[in-house]
Amino acid sequence: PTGTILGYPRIGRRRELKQALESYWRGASERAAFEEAAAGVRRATRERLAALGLGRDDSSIPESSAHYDQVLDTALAVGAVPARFADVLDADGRVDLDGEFTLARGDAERAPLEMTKWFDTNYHYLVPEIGPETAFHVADSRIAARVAEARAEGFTTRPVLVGPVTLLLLSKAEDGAPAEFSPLDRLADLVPVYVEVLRELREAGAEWVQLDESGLVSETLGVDADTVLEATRAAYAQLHSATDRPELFVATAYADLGDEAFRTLADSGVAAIGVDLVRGSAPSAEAVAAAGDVTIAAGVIDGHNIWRGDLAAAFATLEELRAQGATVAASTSTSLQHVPHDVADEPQLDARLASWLAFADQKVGQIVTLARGLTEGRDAIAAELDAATAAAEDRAGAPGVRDEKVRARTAALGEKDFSREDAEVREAAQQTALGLPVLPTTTIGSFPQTREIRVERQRFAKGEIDRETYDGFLREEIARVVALQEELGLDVIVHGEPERNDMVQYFAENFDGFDVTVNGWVQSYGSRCTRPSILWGDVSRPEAFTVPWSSYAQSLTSKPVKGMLTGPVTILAWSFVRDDQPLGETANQVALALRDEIEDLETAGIGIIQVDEPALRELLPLKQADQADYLDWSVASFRLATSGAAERTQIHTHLCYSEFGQIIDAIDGLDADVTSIEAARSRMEVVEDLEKHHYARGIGPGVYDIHSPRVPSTEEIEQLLETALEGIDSRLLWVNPDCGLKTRGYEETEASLRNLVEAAKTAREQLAQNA
Ligand code: THG
Ligand code: ZN
Repeated sequence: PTGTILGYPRIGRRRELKQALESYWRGASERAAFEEAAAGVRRATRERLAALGLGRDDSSIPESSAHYDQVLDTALAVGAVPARFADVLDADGRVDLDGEFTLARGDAERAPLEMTKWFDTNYHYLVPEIGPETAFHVADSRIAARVAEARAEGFTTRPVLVGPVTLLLLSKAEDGAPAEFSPLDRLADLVPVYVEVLRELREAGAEWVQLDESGLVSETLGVDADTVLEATRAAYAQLHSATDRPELFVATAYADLGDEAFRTLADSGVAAIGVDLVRGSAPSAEAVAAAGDVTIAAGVIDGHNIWRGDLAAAFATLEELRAQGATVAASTSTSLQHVPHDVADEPQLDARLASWLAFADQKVGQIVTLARGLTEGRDAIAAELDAATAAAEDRAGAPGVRDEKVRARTAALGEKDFSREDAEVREAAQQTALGLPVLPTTTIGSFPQTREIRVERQRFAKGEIDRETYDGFLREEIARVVALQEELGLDVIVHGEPERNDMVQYFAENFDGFDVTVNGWVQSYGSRCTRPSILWGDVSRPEAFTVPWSSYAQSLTSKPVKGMLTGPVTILAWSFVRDDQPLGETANQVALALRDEIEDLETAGIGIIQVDEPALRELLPLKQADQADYLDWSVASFRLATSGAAERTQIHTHLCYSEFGQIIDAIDGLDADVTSIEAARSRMEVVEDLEKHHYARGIGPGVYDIHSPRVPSTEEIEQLLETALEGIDSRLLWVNPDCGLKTRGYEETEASLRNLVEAAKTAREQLAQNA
């Protein structure tokens, strides 16, 4: 085929798979009903892709579905099951649906597989745990079964697996593995199992298989490039020499593949190579010439963002490659799993904005157009190319895309707009203003989003209740949450955020320059989805919006209430962002909008303001050469947002991941007064990093893991605090959970916070005794 996509959203147009999963997990439906629903989503996807113009029987339709996660599916296919979950394998070494969900979700005794970000996206995969003893074997044949299922309906689909090199690069060493062990050491044992899986796929009727090897483009996985290339050479030589197998299509995405890796793959005899030409550049003419008859799946359509883009330029890139003698197919730069289904499903969107957009189905249409151009010539698709060009021109000149007031403000920025008074001066002023005890206790911001809150939000959205009634409900909720915190004895109070659906969408709804979708769901992990907002124009804040809630909460208590904002980098990371100017420029606009809100919070008497940046690590470029520039603009935008605050105003931030050590200098550069981070699951490992870096700001390493309903005991929290105090000055240490509480229930939240406050009290007494 001359056109394909690397993958398609798999949760269903109306999140049918989400409903089916959650219903099965609740015990509300039988296994057969779940399987039927999942098969229904797969069938609908195939039919849809064929209707959009991908071939039914030429392997251009990917079989990229997954119940929970594609990394988990591949790990199960090759038996990468850690010893702590050995019991999910039956006597024949096979795993079933419930075994799959045990790995994904854990059970009463065991934490699930860890979850982490998939490259630089907002998708999270399950991290396989591999040790020296992991017994790779074919543990599951569902991918082959899906190929056969499609065959039975007249489709020849192309199964998608994570490739062996990337699977190992994305894995972590199993607990108890020797210190020098790396999962990649097990490549030679793993590849023969892939050979078996390929045979199964061939038997099921697959003519092509797609092996995702984006591990080859990333420089953040802790293995040097030469080792990765050597592993690639070894793995693909062996896969290539296997006899009963589909043709090999190795897909890479998310960054530049580079000539060397391209050649390594081409030399190993794979039949097709996918390259991301949105983030990366095309292989050089020499590399193309040396590549023989390998097909280049040129990823010219952006799978990561929702702009309609420059279709004529995309086609020119394909023609150029072809002129160099390459066999070319039009492809997406990444799987389309990162974009919503269909712009046509958003009738409320401004028609002009909609005409600039392409969601998954529109992108498939673009691929089909480009493919037709490749076979029939440019003239055959001239009308489509021109229409895309006209849309891009319309977008460039549309009102709101440029707002001169915003432009004038960013243009006038000077150094002083990015810095505050010295930290010591601030500390003294804040101590006087706030009068907090040592080891102050607080939470990250959100309290449980109860069913009742969601129901009221729905009713308000549907117009069943009016603004006044809804606001009254929210105020009652805030009053309840404030009273609860006072009763628990927490030192810094939050309002609980019942008015927010999502920590980014809420800001998008209150800023100019954004729009939001109704059905634009994108899978975040498992059954969980988000609806990324669309940042299409210059950003500004028409009026204060968090102030009424924070001041109301402050009116109910004499303790300090913490104002809650989402930081500029996270707002960008979790939205679809305009691609017509540097991200740093857009970040500064968002920062100024937040700066206005901070000023108003301060004026309203809010003395502590938290600006969350949980996604700071997420956008870190995969290439080391690009990282310094990213850290410069991202840190600068946070400083721009916060540096208007007075000395006495305490700025907090929150980051929710554990790879703290990697970017500790950037975190220090944020110049926040207090930072809370995830630490409980790693048993305070971050303390070492903090000590090494002589970190001298307020710091709250989370003392309990909010990702599970487990209630930590007082002793356990005391232990963690003791560990923390070994490396952190007691004047800097804060006591807080790992993350926001919105996904938790009240019962465990109250019990956990009670123990947290109690543990802080004991630790304070001990400090006083030792003094
Ligand atoms: N918001 C956004 N992106 C995020 C997070 C977020 N990315 C990282 C992290 N948090 C991902 N975690 C979650 C956690 C919960 C949910 C989604 C992502 C979730 N979603 C609801 C669901 O799928 O049922 C839908 C929420 C809604 O109605 O908007 O629970 O916090 N942007
Ligand atoms: Zn968090």
